[in-house]
Amino acid sequence: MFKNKFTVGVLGGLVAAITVVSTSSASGGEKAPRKTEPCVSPPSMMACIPGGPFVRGTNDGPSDTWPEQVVFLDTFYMDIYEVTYGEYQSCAKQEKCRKAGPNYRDFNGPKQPITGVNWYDAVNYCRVHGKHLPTEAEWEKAARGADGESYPWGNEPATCKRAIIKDRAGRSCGEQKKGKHGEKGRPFDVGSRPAFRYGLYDMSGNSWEWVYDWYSKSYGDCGKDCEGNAPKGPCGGEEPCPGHTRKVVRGGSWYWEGIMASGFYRRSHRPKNSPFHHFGFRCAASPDEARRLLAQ
Ligand SMILES: [Ca+2]
Repeated sequence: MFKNKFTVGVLGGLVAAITVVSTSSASGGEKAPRKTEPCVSPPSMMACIPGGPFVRGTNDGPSDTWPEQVVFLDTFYMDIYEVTYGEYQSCAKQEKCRKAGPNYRDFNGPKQPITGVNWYDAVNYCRVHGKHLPTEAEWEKAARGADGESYPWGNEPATCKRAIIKDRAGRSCGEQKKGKHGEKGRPFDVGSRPAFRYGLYDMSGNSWEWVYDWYSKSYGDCGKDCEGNAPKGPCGGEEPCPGHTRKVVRGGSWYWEGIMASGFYRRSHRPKNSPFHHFGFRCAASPDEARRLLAQ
């Protein structure tokens, strides 16, 4: 299922070299490849993801990840951790965020990821904090790097040493949820596994993470909205978007097998989170947003 690191690296490099030329004719975004801003010291608890071309999608994954393409992003910044329950509730207490959260008591530790928020809650939380909900391309670049590796650590499969997932011991690496239905497992405190690419924690597993884009059945089906410079998916993510009713969540979770915790796997759900799922999120910042945060 997975390509070896060497093949992906070489292919990624070749495709990247070609892409600078091909993006100049892409009509999705700007006409010429953008100059990327250098990484500067990031806002608190964020990491810099350097801009440039990267390999998005894979021809070896589920059909909604097809085709593998090179797209381009400017430099941006990504939260090191998933937004926590404590952080979200603090926002709700200040009445800047809607009250929302998990349905289970064992999910409400201050350092556990916030779960049970809908897409609008996630967008609003990031906005309130001077950031934005990452686009699907931003999220994927942060997880896979420039050469399209499958996971934040490379191409080795996910294990419970690297990510909070379901393994042979059970959901959440065999940790039972308190109360009824312990076998359903629960999210761990954020950062319970090592940081990997760009110093980010839990990009693979723990809680699913909402991203900005509308879901389409493949990148090919999405077409120009998913190509070129800084793609934001169908309708640029704006609502309404005829023919599109579902947003994307990324990164797998404590509940599911490791393959869903890869950097390319896509899942979709209605933005109102109906029916209710325990999805979380993290935020990203553009260079302008980062400058404003640093000036505060
Ligand atoms: Ca996660």
